[in-house]
Amino acid sequence: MQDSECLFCKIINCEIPSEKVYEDATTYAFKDINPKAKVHVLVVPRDHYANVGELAKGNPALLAHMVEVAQLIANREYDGAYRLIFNTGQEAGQTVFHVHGHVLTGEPLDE
Ligand code: DGP
Repeated sequence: MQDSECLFCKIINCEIPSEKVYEDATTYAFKDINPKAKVHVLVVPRDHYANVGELAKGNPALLAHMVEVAQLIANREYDGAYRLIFNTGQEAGQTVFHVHGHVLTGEPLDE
C-alpha cells in the first residue's frame, strides 16, 4: 500500500535521501528537514495512510507500534522523555499527507 506520488513513500523507498534514525519491517524514522527541537524525528509507517485517524481505523496495532518506536528513540536520545505530535488536516498544519509522528526530544521542551 504505497502512493507513487507521495513524498514520504519516496523517502521510505530511498528515491529521496533522508537521515535514517531507525527502521524495521513496518516503520521508518528519519530526521526532520526543519527541526523544531534538538532531536526532531519523523516516524512513519511503510504503508501509506493519509493521517493518524485513517491509520487508527485501518491498523491500530501499527499505530501502537509507532508509539513504541517513538519511545525507543527517546530512550536512546533523552532518558525516555519526548513529545509526540500528529498534525492532522491542513488547517492543523499537516503538509505531508502520509501519517507521521513528530518525535521531539533531546532537550527540555517548552510547555
Ligand atoms: P507536517 O507539517 O506535520 O505535515 O510535517 C511535515 C514535516 O516533514 C515538516 O516538519 C518538514 C518535514 N519534511 C518535509 N519535506 C521533507 C523532506 O524532504 N525530508 C525530510 N527529512 N523532512 C521533510
